[in-house]
Amino acid sequence: MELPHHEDVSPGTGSLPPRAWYAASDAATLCLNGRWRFRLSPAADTEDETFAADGYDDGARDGWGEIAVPGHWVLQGHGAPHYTNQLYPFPVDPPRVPTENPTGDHLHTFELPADWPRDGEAVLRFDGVESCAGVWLNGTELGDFKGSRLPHEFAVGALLRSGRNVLAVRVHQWSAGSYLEDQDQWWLPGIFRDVTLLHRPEGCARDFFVHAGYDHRTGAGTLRVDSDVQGRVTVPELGVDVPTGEPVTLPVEPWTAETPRLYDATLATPGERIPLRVGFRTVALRDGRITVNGRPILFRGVNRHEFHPETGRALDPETMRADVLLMKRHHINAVRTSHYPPHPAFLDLCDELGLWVIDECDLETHGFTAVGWRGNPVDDDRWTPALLDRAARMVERDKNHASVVLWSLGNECGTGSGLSAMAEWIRARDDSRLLHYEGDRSCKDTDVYSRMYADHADVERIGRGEDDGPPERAQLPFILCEYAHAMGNGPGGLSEYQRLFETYDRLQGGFVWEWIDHGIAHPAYGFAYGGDFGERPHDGNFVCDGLLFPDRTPSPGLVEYKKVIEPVRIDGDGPDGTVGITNLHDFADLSHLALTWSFEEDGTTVADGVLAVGPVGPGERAEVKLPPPPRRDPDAETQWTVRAVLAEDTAWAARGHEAAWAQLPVERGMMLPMPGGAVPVRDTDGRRITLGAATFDARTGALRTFHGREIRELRLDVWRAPTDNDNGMPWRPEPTLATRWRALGLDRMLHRVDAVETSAEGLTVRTRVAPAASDLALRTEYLWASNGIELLLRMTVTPEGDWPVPLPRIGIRFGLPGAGDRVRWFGGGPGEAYPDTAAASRIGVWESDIAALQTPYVRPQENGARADVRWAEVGGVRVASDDHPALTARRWTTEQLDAARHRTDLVAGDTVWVSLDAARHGIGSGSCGPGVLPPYELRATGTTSFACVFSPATG
Ligand code: IPT
Repeated sequence: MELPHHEDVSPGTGSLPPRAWYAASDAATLCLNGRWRFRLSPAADTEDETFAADGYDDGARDGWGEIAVPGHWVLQGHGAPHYTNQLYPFPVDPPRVPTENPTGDHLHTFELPADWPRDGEAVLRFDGVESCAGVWLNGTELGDFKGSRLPHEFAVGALLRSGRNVLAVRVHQWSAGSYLEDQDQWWLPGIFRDVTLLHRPEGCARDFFVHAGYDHRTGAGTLRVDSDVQGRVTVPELGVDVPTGEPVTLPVEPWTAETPRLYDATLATPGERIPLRVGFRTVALRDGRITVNGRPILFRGVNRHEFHPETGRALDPETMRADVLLMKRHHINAVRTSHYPPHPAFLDLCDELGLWVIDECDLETHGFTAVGWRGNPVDDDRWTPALLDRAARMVERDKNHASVVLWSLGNECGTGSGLSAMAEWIRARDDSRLLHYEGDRSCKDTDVYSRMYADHADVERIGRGEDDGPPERAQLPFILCEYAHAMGNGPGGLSEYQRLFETYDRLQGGFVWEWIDHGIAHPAYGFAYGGDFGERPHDGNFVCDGLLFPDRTPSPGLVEYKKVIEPVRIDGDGPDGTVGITNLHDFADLSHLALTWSFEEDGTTVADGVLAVGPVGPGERAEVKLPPPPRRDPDAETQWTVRAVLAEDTAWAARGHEAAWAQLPVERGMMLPMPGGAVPVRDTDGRRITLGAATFDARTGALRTFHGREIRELRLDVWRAPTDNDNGMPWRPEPTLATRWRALGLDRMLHRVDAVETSAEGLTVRTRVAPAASDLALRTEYLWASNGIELLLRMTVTPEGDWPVPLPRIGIRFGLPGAGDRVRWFGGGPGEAYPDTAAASRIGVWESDIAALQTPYVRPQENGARADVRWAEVGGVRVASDDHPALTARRWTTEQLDAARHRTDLVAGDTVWVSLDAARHGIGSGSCGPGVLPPYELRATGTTSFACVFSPATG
């Protein structure tokens, strides 16, 4: 049986060979984006193609609506999106796909502008269609193609009419190509990138290749532009005017991601003038290192999927620019275009603003793991033409971008001869870049040893060159193409990875997984994730694992990453007043930065100034001296804050943008006085105990009121609403941390009161807090004392038995009914911080309202804790502690947070629930990768003591 086009292994028929993409030339173009007529059928009826016939579109027809192109029909009210991570949502029977195959027929009518040239040829370009397309113009079939995130062009000149033209496009959701596109993301069919008609004048180049290298020994760049049609290349700024094919060498400023120097140039052929932006740079593997312009580079990268919460993978130019600006402002210097070539305009932005790019081919066959990799297309010669077609479409389209430094064959395809064929083709076509592929540990086709989610110990071994494996691999540089899974709260452990990257030369950095949460804007849920459209199978909120929330608000993970990868390291000795400035750039000196200092007493700045530092080249360190400390209050906690900020506006941030900072403690300050003296008094009816301004329930020992304000359920609490990282990798057989917590019953601990004792010192309440069905327990004692105004709580928690799991936290929680919204605290801020995600938390006096304290993870979970709190004021109560607890304040309980599935499930109540934690378990990145590192585990061994003092709020 002959298979229909969409089900055969071929890349397609009828399209033109791929060529370089460029934004605009002087040749005419006609943008065909806009409102198109659209009809969705539940199945692929390959017999009936009448909609494409000439004349079909002349009148009104039933069953047709309208759709925006570029766009995905499932995001425009036709059908629904479907999310799977690795699994194919259809039977694995390559290259066949189900007959139930949503099929979108598109019709677009357009007229050529009056001045459309009569000479030459015209091509019709599709920049991206998922998953395949059959194309007709004015009733004539042009061909068909697969390769969703790759460009396809057809010659159409002879078919164009001076009046009305009708373009017909049939798109199937599923095709043989879908087997090659099993990326972890929503399945979003449609014509999702631009459709353009381009005039190809007589004498224009079919294609051209800009070669622009840089010799760091001589400081000279060499430019040669190859073109199939003779022309001239001019670079006015450099006085260059040479024929195509002829190299020219002259002194230039090189391009790097840190210093993205581009030269405007023109390629003029008899038929067309094409503006070029030339960046001179040479990428090479030298002594086992990825080098650019002779120097090893360190990737501070992210994996970027194209995503917008309303338009899916149809991205407008503003969103693309916003992504690059946000990356630059957070010190990110590299992007892996996971897992397909991005919209071509994105690479222009990377050239212009400066990002290293690993350009990845549109290829992933991950779902074959479910069948033991049987039938994997990358190891089946019948598919090799399709693979080579994909490689060529990526390389040819993107070859002229200075930012692209590595080509990647694809993601998670296992191993196979098809990948080797791709590698061979790419090397022959472009030897000016290195090759990446993670999925083959032999590294036989690649220039880098790349892994994903390797834990710190593994990475350290690799850094030391102590990993086993093929001897050739030991010579290769190492990168983590994915690490630090940014799902929900986290990732933890970033600082520790960065330390490794900076310690071992072989480690050239990594790419956080991933840039943005793929939550789809949803009227009832806020943002939807897998399963929310009723689809099966699905992988839930695993699709929300980015450093940005779906609306592109930075999550605390991005703020943490920014701090961890800051390009200048500031350290020093506060009491001594010395500061070390280390320049961690690979190319740039620090002349673009200004250094400032401020001196703080109890978190408030009392003096500030600028810090002069001489030239510090890349990799160099300088020491500077701070002025004498301008100390005023001898009891205050004091510190220096040293900052490096942009001295001038740049293309990506304004003057004053913070590049690095550090706080250097000077004096710890006075310890809190511990109030005492008040004697507890029992009420005559024996129900109540009064201690200073506090009252307690005489039977349970529970605090009831303080200065007349009601306080609810103040007691030990160990539970947190599990984070995505606590929930671990659901597909792994071993129980996750959260599963073990719940199995033990940490989410429903039972409190038994053993004694409520009064003495001259105060009130002592002895309790035993324990999970059901277990003999494990936490003996918990509360000692209350007062001086009449202030109230001291000393709590001790002593575990009984051998606790098999770390505890989520050890702290108190209490409710403040009717509390107002304002919260002030002296401690870590402004954002949330957990033991292993606290790099960006700085000590100061902060203020927020309750709502703004919450971090809106798409799937609600533990969030929003502020670390190292010295004092906090909320609901009229001030709590101070020398133990520097972590603080949360929410208008819902932990139990409600735990039960919520979407943001919209959380409904603010009248009571503010406050928690103060003496100790907390870290976050880790166990949702896909290593769990919490040992120093950040909260093991239930030994006694935990915690003291805090309550007083009426002052502010
Ligand atoms: C890895 C994938 O490459 C990536 O697309 C994404 O799915 C990520 O995991 C998790 O979010 S593959 C995984 C099996 C390590």
